[in-house]
Amino acid sequence: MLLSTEEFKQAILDKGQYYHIYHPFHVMMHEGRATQKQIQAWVANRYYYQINIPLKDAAIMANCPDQAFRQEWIQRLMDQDGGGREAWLRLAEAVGLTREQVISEELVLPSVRFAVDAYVNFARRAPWREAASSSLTELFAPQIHKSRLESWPEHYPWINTQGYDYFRSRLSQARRDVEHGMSITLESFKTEESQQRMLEILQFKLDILWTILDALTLAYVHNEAPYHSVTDQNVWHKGLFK
Ligand code: AHQ
Repeated sequence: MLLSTEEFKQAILDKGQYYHIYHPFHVMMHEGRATQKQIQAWVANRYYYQINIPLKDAAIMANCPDQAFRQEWIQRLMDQDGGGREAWLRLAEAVGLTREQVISEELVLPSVRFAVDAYVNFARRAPWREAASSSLTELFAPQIHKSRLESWPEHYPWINTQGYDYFRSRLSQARRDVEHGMSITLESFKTEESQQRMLEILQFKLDILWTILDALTLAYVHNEAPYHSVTDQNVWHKGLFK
């Protein structure tokens, strides 16, 4: 049924229960059980997500005729494409990766690439208001950045604390971004159908974040990276299916 503005806002906030802060890979990192290799893999794969956020935001702007919205939304591009990317590369060096390794994307898993590309391609073809509202998973992001800033220095003393600039910067930027994102969302969806569609889109975005950690889990917790069955046992040379 049609939700009031307050009920719609609450329905959006209730989606927080599916946020990737509850994913076992994130809990493992938060509780100090991650190895350096697992942390490095997370940083190198999340780099692909970070460098695609500006493309996603530019796609939304390219679809949007509302000059006032664009003036506000462009701030995200400025944050991410400039300082954000650099801060993420500082995080990469802080966890023991090289800039070149991360920029090369050699460590990016296929499933991570598919999930991130799905987000950018969605933003390119969706109505700009729907694409803008998909950023609202960031309602829950300050909490996740705070959790890293609180737990990582204690659990991972080998990480240079300069690497945490990115998380610090997002604490305020994310709050500002979701203010704008939430106001656009609450004013844009006034029918039962469009409200339900927006909640489905938010779930799609939560699925993207969850899937990224699923891929990292398979490869770096279960050690079943793509093609491990081929590279490990050389089945090709044994003529298994010949
Ligand atoms: O660092 C993150 C970021 O810049 C963004 C942009 C926003 C969007 O437009 O979809 N989402 C997002 C997120 C960032 N960090 C993630 C994390 O776990 O560190 C969370 C992610 C999000 O909640 O969507």
